[in-house]
Amino acid sequence: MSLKIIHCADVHLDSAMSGLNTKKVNIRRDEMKRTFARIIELSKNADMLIVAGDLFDGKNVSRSTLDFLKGEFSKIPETKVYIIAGNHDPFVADSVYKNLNFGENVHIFGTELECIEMPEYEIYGISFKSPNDEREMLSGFSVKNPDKINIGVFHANLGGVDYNPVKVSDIEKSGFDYLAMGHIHKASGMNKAGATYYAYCGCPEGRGYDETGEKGIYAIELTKGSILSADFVPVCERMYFDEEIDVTDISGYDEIVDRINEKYKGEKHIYRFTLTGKSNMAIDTDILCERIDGFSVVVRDKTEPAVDIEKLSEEFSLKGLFARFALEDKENMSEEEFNEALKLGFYYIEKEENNENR
Ligand SMILES: [Mn+2]
Repeated sequence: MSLKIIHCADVHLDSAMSGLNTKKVNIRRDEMKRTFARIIELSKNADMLIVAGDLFDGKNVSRSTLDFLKGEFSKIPETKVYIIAGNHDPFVADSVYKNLNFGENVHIFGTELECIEMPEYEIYGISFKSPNDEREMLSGFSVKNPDKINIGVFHANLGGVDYNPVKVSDIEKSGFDYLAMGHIHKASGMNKAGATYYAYCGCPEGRGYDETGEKGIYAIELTKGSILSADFVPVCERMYFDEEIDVTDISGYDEIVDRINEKYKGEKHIYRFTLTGKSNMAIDTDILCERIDGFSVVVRDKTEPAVDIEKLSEEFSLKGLFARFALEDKENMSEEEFNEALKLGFYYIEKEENNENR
């Protein structure tokens, strides 16, 4: 026989979301729910849905989110749902997990390692008991019945020193056929230590510029000792992009917008574009933001002035004088402020020179 597993983690429902205004935060929260509903849909034909920690972003969970979850879990009565609490939603005294009844098919693991024995498999899980639970929960562990299919569910920091540190050697000795992990928000691909397959599936929706690209879950089919299939299934509604755009050869807004639109026109993702390279344009990033498509667009100007400032400071000219003053004051500024000051200064000097020449 084979087991079909949907492995998700780090959903972070009701998340605060960084870098978005209130209206967009609310839209994103609804999108996260729709994404979770897609995970439920994918779980309809699976034996189990695993949620490997951080289902919630924090302990303040809205009533509507709890009702939503209850409704979703009731749509898959034939699928077992196994949940552990992670560092963001630890199983503390006033945790929402304490008083929840999500339904017959849903099991929430407590703060001591627990084994659920089913006819076809055995599954082990353990919840965080505090936000930074430093117990090494897998250390020295091995399964009771190695002949059965054994699944582990851990929110853990592989190779780390905090947040339930786990070593590859612990995984190797565990006897699990599959270890479903949560905590790292990037999919790891399928790994193997000894006879144990293990993976982080990452988060199903990005929540910041450090969580870019496609996000999803793993759909796994396994038998005792081998994995028949392990597919990463993208489920995210929107993606974060954090891109650098070199504007060295660019002389106007149209060209910058065109260069960005080449790749992203009409897309409704969440973008942060950082302009790099050398440019003497005094760039108003607000103008660019308005002209670029997207759910949310941020543009940062990190270009450097296209001049040799040291050389210029030796010149007998208004620009040369300005460059000397700027260099004298350089240590009182950040690199960014210095570049900004130079570009603005040159911009106004040029404007003045053009007026004189007219
Ligand atoms: Mn997380």
